[in-house]
Amino acid sequence: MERERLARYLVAGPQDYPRLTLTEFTERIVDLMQAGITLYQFRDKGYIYQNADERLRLVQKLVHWGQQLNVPVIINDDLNLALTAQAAGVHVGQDDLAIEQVLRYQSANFWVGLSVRNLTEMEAAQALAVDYLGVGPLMPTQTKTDAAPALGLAGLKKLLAHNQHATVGIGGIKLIDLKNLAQTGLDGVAVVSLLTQASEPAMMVQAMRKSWQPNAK
Ligand code: TZP
Ligand code: MG
Repeated sequence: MERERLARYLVAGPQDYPRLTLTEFTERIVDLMQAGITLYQFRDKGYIYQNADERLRLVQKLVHWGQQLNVPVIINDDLNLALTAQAAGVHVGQDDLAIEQVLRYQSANFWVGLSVRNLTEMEAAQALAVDYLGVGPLMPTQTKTDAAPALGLAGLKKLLAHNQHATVGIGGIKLIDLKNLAQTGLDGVAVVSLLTQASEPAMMVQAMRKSWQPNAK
């Protein structure tokens, strides 16, 4: 995967839009794809589907729109769902499926992302042929209930000094943080609430694009 893909990474599932139907949820994600996110992760936590088929059909729709709009769709945790829906890849955490297992399915058309939360995990990840690492949480977050302690900017820089992979920062990221984060060596930012709770989501995507200037002085 090209590192530029990670620039504006939306992570979201139906639970992030508790007042919307699945149809309305899909429309929101498609709007954000049109607005200029570069990658989308379907992260599904706790939503009650009528049956497994409803969930698969939802993901197939999102994958379809992602193909139309050039926004690859990555599935959080669920390798089978990612393969069945012909998604662009899968993202796993340290406590999910064993990464070595997941990497067996990796290809140029099926990317594998892994979360790292600390220096030990960052160092171990250097031996793995993952496509990218999600590093965080960078800041305290309300979105993930079982999140590890926040790294802060200094902690992030320490971890990146030990890294060769493409990386995306995640956790509590606000628009105002992007200017500094763009100077750390991260390839992009992954956000939930910044986009799912924005009053003008499409404008927020544009603001993210303008704020992300990697080599600016
Ligand atoms: N992994 C680490 S922090 C986090 C995830 C999924 C949640 C990020 O959400 P937000 O709203 O951008 O803080
Ligand atoms: Mg996970």
